[in-house]
Amino acid sequence: MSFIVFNGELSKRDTITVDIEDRGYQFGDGIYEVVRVYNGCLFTWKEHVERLYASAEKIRMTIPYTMEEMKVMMDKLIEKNQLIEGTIYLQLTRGIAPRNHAFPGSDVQAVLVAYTRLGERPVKLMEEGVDALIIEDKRWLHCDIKSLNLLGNVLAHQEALDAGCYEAILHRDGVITEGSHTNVSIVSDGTVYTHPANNLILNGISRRVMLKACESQSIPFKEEAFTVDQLMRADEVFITSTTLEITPVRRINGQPAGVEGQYPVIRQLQESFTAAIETECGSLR
Ligand code: DCS
Repeated sequence: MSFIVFNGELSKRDTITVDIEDRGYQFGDGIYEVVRVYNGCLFTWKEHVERLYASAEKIRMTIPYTMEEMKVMMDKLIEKNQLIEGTIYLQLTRGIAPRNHAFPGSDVQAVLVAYTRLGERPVKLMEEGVDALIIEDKRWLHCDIKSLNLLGNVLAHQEALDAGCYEAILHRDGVITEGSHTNVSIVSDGTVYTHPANNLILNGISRRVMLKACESQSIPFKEEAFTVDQLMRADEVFITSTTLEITPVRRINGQPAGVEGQYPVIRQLQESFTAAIETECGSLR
């Protein structure tokens, strides 16, 4: 894993340093993606790269590469690091310039960094589920942007960890938005509910794979917000993300979420998720 992509070039990780005047470092002024690699293949790459360019546009940043160039770089990185199963983290910052809130001039280019990380599917978590804590969503109103500014998410996640939980489930005025680093869905009377993809959540790629699975399995679904009360009364609760795929929530605030260990709809969705991976990236054995 010793190679990284730095400004369009493959470089040895230990030869690269971050400039103290990089706007990502000083302002969190940048965007990122985490993409899952199965069998050396970038799963749902198109969706991730399109979301990256959409995030760039929303923060008025120009990415100095085409989507095709980006794919070539990431494939080279995977090959060079011989990554079979894991993730690619990639980020772009608005560039290096003397500290000033104003955007730098057009001569300053965005800085691209990408690296790989080994990681297997979290089979045990996906099987047994995780515990969650409900916390007030105190983040800004552009959660649709995959911004490097993650302080609100970091604080919420740590609060959940300190309470012995795995994830924070966030609410605004009693309405569930998403997790600190996942999307949240419930199953109630056979219907899957998940927050609509607006400015209050990140439109997760795994969330979209899950919704497609609902469609193909004829499981009714509604992109409709649900309340804390509905969450606590749901038959099944689950979170989705690039690294966690579809993972059941076992307990919320110490109370069982649905019936512990009984996840019939979740199991169906997990099977479809695996099938989607295999269609795109080949057999997972
Ligand atoms: N919501 C938030 C706030 C997230 O940070 C993420 C992903 C998601 C939802 C789920 O989106 P994906 O399905 O597209 O992954 N968080 C990434 C992260 O920071 N690490 O791993 C995934």
